[in-house]
Amino acid sequence: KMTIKEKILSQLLAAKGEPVSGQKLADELNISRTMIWKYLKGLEEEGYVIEAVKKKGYVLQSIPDVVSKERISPYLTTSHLGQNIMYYPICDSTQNIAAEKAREGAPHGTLVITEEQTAGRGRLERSWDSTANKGVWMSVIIRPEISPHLAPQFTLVSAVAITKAIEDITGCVAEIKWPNDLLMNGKKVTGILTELQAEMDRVQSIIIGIGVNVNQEVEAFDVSIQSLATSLKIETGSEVNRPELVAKILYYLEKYSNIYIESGFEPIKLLWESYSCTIGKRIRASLLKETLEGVAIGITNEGVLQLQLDDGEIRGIYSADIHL
Ligand code: BT5
Repeated sequence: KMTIKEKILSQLLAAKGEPVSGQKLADELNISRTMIWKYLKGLEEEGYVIEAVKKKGYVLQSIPDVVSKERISPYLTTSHLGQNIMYYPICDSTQNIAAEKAREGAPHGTLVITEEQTAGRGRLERSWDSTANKGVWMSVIIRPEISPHLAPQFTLVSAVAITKAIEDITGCVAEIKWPNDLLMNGKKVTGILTELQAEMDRVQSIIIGIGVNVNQEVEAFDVSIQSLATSLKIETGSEVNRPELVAKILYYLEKYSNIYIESGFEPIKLLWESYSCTIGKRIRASLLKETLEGVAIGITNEGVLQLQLDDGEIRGIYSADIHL
């Protein structure tokens, strides 16, 4: 359901720089012209530049570069994911907010999204560099009716979904590095953090945290990661429309989550393998207590990485940092 503000905005956007009559808007939305004017003022306060052309109407001159609900909604094609959007110009971590909202009962598909994180995090309490207005820093709350042991695969489902979205929007194909990284030219462009709220035998919610470096230049990254990280802009040479990318990610995330829940991991695994840069390679895996070396021969239907050690033994790895 679109709000009045969103309806006005979508009309202005659809007019593509031509004036939209205030009277026509008022008639269609069944509100007074004074109300239309108030909504337009509200949009201007959010950074939209709207020009009033005498006797003709309103022209949208420019759009703020933000990932607000108003900017994302027009691109949405999902039935659940992103239908409830909670937007924060700044926050500590969208994972923390989403966890709190999930506990308070936020519906399936709720999207928590921000411009800037002051305490963005990766796995094992590592920090996630989240420059203002340049990335996609978001968390999606999903509530599938599945057993908790099936939750970790959502990291892999998400990796496929984000890769597809990036490919649609930029034409460039990222590689998936097990378990939670997307790389372009060997550098990290995306990280995924999947967290779980569950009872022994039932998932309450899965919170999928997604960080995509979008419009940063190299200098925007902390010096410590400048040689490891990259952005879509650095790789493709052009700015990416963040709201459109967010909507595409949600579209594929909904699509592949549904496939996973209905048909199991097999179909996702095939896609995942086609994008993987890990399988078939000699790798080093740093686990919490040991480091193993060998050839990554595949992933199981549980998303577990199969590592063949030099003595032939095959070890299943549930979580690790992989060095190629
Ligand atoms: C991850 O952890 O890759 C998961 C990152 C998830 C971030 C999203 S943003 C929205 C949501 N809210 C949050 O607070 N988090 C999620 P991990 O595999 O542990 O990788 C972390 C490592 O990646 C760091 O130790 C750095 O070396 C590197 N790194 C940090 N920031 C980066 C960035 N912006 N781009 C590329 N690499 C980065």
